[in-house]
Amino acid sequence: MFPPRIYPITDSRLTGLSHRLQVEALATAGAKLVQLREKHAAPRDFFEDAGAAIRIARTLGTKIVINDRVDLALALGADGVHLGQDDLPPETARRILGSGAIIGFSTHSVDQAISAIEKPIDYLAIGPVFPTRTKEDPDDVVGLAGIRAVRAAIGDFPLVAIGGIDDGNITDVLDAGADSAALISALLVPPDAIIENYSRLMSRF
Ligand code: TZP
Ligand code: MG
Repeated sequence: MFPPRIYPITDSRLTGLSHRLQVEALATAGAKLVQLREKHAAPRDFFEDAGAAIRIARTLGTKIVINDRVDLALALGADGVHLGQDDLPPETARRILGSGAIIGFSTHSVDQAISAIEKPIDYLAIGPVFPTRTKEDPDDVVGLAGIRAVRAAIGDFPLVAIGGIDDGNITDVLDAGADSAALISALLVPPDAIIENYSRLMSRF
């Protein structure tokens, strides 16, 4: 199903692992869609690491979406891009990447979500649902009530929830109306437990 119930996002600073190694673990465990999120590395370094991640992902049947960077997604032949409110507009990304690309778009309120479903995107994300330490300078938390309100406003548009989601609250997140939960720390920490974490969560849904 799209988007998958569990949507892993990589973080090299948190894990100390290359994006390639994180993708290898997640894809081996069965992840069908992984987003590469890199906020610190030099573009050249990320480009090389992401290229290696995409090559291994292809062999394992996993799709790769690049956070923020339409240029890198195009250059790498990635499966798509995930955009924030301040990144290139989805319309522009669609023109650049074409009709087959996956385009995701972050929103932080009902108003943003309502406007998002008019755009050429494949899913929208709402968050942070709960407090998170993974994102610098996060927007205000929207809570489970925020997921419910967005779901009511967007009909059956594909909805990903993000921010502070873990084993203990993921059922509530999905019950509130999210199709998918995007997770960083709950999947990647500790880094030697990525396969175990993904498998445990996946077995529940
Ligand atoms: N956008 C909203 S919250 C967040 C992003 C990228 C970080 C989610 O990380 P975690 O560790 O799953 O809370
Ligand atoms: Mg962004």
